Amino acid sequence: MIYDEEFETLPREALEALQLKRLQAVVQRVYSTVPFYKKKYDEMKLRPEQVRSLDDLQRLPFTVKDDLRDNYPFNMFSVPMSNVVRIHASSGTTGKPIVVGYTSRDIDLWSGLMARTLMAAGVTRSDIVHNAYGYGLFTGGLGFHYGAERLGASVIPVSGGNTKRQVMLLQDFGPTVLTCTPSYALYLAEAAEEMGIDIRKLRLRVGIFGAEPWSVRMREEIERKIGVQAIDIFGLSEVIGPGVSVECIEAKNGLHIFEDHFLPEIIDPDTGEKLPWGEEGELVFTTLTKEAFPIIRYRTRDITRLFPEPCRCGRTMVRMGRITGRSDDMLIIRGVNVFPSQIESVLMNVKEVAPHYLLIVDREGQLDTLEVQVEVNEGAFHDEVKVLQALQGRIQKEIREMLGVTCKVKLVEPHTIKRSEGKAQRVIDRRKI
Ligand code: DLL
Repeated sequence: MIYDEEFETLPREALEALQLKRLQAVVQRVYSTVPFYKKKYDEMKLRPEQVRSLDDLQRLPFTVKDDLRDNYPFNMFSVPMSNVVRIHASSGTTGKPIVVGYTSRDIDLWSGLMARTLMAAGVTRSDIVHNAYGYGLFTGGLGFHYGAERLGASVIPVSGGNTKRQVMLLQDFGPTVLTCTPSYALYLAEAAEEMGIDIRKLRLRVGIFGAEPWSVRMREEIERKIGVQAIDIFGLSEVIGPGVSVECIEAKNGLHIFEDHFLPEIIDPDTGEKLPWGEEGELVFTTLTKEAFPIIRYRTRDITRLFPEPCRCGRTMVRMGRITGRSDDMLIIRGVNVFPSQIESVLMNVKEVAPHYLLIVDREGQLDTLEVQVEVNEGAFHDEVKVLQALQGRIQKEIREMLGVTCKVKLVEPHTIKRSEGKAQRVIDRRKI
């Protein structure tokens, strides 16, 4: 089922005409209301009127995270504070957060996009949604909340944390939809198991997971452990929050981008050149309709590709592949580029280990070291030392063969790697470079 049939199935030509009209309006608006853009465009002798085609977007400069930091907290807003009804901010482990704002029309738009998202994942008004994304400055909780209400589903605003109580609510309220980060979904499954509850026997049938990278193997693991169809959702605060793109339940192959509101590009992260559809590179977004916090050519640092092939669900919106990494979380270990998600994929193929792991990067003398800590399963834990040593060696060999990097593997006891209630922190980089 399609929530916004007219827009979600627009033929490309009509979609592009709509995008161009909206692009011209937003460029005009940021130029006249946000000093940051005016200054930049003036310096480059660019006038908003020069955007005559979608290709002309490439003449405009990128916006990067540092630009948002420099304009902390509200200087990127395009409307007076009296028109802003909501503020959110991105998590971020260091320094000041990135702050975004919404007018009431933005909230209305976002709710509609989240209703689209939920329906694409197969959710209807008869569903009960257990929403364990964090409520607060993070966009996940409230984004899903408003979308579920807009759709007419029943939403349980449980937020993150208090995991045992969440398991009790899953049992007692019988929600049919689970929304949280993929790592938290696994944590919930584990907590249920410890409480002697078979989570697969509960009423959950769909899970909508995102906000952090996860692999196809992890999807299989979640589907098997929880007994749900696991759907990937992508979004970022700077663009709107969740509700930028989502997989459809019919194909579960690529995330449809809501292109009538967000214009995607893929660029070469080194040169900034726009790449043709199909090629992998860094995802860049321009918001077409947002009022309080419009953004032009924002470099997300997320690596993926776009594919326009028609989808069997009927949506015409281009699909993006899973995020395979970030152009900035990429680890370079002794000269080898390593994405944590690649190591995850290797680990997921080893049946004796659980999907809980931590990568510790350090430096001994001039040499980078990588230690992969991973939990062994209950079953394998009781094996003889010799067997465990062999397992360690096997994982090490597998990682070396797949990624070309030598690492140390440390098997740890079940349940010893710190669980996260939101985004999992999977890398500790101790190098001071
Ligand atoms: O994580 C918004 C969100 C909430 C998305 C709930 C999905 C569900 P930020 O905190 O600003 O916003 O973080 C955005 O998280 O640039 C990606 O690097 C990463 N990310 C988000 N979704 C996915 C995903 C929210 N499905 C950053 N796969 C983005 C991989 C993801 N990475």
